[in-house]
Amino acid sequence: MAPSLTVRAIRSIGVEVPMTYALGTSRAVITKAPLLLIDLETEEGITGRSYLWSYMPGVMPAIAAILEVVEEIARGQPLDPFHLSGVLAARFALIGMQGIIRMAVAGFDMAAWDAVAIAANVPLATLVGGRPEPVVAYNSCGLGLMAPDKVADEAEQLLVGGFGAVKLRLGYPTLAEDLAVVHAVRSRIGDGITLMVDYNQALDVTDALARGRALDKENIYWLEEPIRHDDYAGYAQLKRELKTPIQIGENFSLPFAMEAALAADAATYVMPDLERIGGVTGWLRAAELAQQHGIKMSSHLFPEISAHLMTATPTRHFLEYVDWADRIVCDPLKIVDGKAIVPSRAGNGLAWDQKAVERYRV
Ligand code: SMN
Ligand code: MG
Repeated sequence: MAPSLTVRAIRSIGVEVPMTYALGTSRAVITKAPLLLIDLETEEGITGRSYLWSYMPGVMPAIAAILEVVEEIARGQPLDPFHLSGVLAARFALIGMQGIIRMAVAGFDMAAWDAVAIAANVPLATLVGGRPEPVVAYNSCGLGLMAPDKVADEAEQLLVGGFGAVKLRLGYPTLAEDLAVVHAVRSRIGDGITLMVDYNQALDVTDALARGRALDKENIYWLEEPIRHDDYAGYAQLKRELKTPIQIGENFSLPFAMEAALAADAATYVMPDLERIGGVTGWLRAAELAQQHGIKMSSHLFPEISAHLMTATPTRHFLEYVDWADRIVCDPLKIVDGKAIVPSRAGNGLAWDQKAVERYRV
């Protein structure tokens, strides 16, 4: 049996890590990964680790401050992630389990599951009912809004590692520009490569229908977040009227949002994000929901931890691969033949390269 653990302290450090490929979405261009590294220390000497993707470096101190409140609540408690998830949900209910509060709590939850897996001496995958086996991934680095030739050049580079799928960011001012990029990329990578597109909520329903109808002729594997993330009625209409599968989920706030989206028939596929769905605890519930609805589930960011969880997700689809944490971890996630290799060491496999952390610390 795994030794029981007691929460002692939560430490977090913000880093800004240069990205190999800029992420040029329709909303913002990101060139450095703002990561908040979390260490959860226990009285027994085991440390659980996770990180949060903070989107904007300026909010990292605020998330770190919320983690101090989480520490106050959890300190001295037995490290049972399911129990603590309930305790924290109750304590944060009045202010609201939303936004960066929900992210901080998810960061704690992910680190808690890591510590428990280390104590049990099993990979996180095994602890949650899967096993360390390769997981099919798409390369989601780069492919931001740029000139068609440049996007095509990058798409070609991103196939290194044997990837069979890449994701293009769209939402240029006009449909003609969107199509020019799709055509440039497709002619460069060939018909055998799976191509997803992501609008990052850039369109309204009318424009999404028009662009979606044009994309229906382009062999696009999924159409991601064309409209406001929580317009489930709008998504249901797009799903009914377009042929291309509709993908949403990175903005599901806790499994409740996913339940509402599925009840509204708003998505063909789903792709929860660990820091928004409620950490590992939230993911496990989301995976159950996806199974009940017979809907394929991919991941959003956090490939190191998501890869473990995908092996225990009955309707697993694609792991979203990004290399953004590679420069600050000791052992970056490996890709072989387009699949992520889930590490077989105990825990989620995250450990910080201390020299790199000092270098990129903010
Ligand atoms: C995305 C946008 C912004 C930051 C990270 C990721 C994107 C995705 O929506 O799905 O990869
Ligand atoms: Mg997206």
